[in-house]
Amino acid sequence: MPDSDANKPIYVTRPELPDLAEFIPHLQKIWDSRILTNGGPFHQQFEKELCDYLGVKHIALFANATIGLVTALQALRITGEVITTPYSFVATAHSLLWNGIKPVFVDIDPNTLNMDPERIEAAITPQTTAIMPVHCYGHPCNVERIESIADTYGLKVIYDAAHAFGVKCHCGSVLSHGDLSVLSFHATKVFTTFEGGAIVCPDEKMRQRINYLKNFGFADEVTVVAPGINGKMSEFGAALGLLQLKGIDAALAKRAVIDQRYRAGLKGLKGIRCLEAAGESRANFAYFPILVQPDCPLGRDELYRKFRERKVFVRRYFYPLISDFPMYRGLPSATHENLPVAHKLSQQILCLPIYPELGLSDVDRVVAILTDRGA
Ligand code: T4K
Repeated sequence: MPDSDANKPIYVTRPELPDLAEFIPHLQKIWDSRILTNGGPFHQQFEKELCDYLGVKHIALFANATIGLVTALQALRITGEVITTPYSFVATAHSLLWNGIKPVFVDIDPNTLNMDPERIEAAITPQTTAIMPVHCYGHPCNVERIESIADTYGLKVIYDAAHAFGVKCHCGSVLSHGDLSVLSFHATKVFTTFEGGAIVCPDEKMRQRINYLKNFGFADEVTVVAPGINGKMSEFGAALGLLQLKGIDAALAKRAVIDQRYRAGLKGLKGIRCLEAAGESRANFAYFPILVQPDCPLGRDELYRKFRERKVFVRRYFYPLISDFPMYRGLPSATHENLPVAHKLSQQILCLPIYPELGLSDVDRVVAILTDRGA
């Protein structure tokens, strides 16, 4: 028997997809041409249309953001130590370890939950070569302050922009900042190509180098210029991406309505803090994070369990901190004393469901679980 509306599971996210009927002609073309990958026609067209949509000049598509991050570090020849945030998905720091780079964690800003730029300078050593901040939940980092520190100390900046599709700050796309920005098009992201990702680069020369690196280092049939990897997006992902571009504005608008509904429902609720925007002129509402404060009658994990009992599958993005995982916790920068804000907030965070198809009655059901705390 199907679940009644009041009892159906609600997940933290669901991918937005076009009608299958729209995808079939694209599949037919792939079947007819037998071009499945290696920079085929859908790949080329998607790269171009994506640049136009995002308002950036140069993009290299990837199989996923993690390979994109690993490749971005290779492209800029980053070595030694990189300053980063402990408050992210583990792929951020893993991309450093895969390059033999030592992550140096700095604490986060309590308002944005992004890396606190005022902590960066104290973490710089002679081995530091770059900064890897994350636009967490799609909220822009303090890009000017980070750029000024990077310029002063001669450091590169690679933004993990996995959450920041379509986000704009005062000066246009947030993806135009830093040396490189890496997007994710995973199924759980606001814009999906099944799996997928992209590097936004400043010029064609860098894009060329990245394209070599994502194709085993091949510059032509007989020339290998670097120990590259296979990071290519397939024609299937690119074809879906092209269709997704048609629906993305409508999808973001639906997310905005859900965001407003949550804020109205949770306004003034004791013990629940909603995260505010961080200076974006265009937000993407990728997540709806709340912080469960000490004066909330139920603790964060009690609420998490209560939600699950009611089939609402909220998530604790990002708990545990990256710096608490076994491969990081021995680092000198991983101590709780060095990361008090990140440590505290990772124990308060809950991400509520948000995705375009989520009905407002479902949003109200989620809010009711929070307001009816004794139940
Ligand atoms: N940097 C940052 C800051 C990131 O957040 C991420 C990824 C990356 C880098 C790396 O990007 P990629 O290499 O993945 O492109 C998810 C995602 O797997 C991960 O991509 C994402 N961040 C992270 C924040 O969340 P899980 O383990 O929470 O996903 P999962 O499978 O539990 O899915 C959550 C919910 O989404 C499910 O309960 C239902 C729904 N869902 C999920 C999938 C996979 C669907 O409806 N359909 C689906 O196909 O990690």
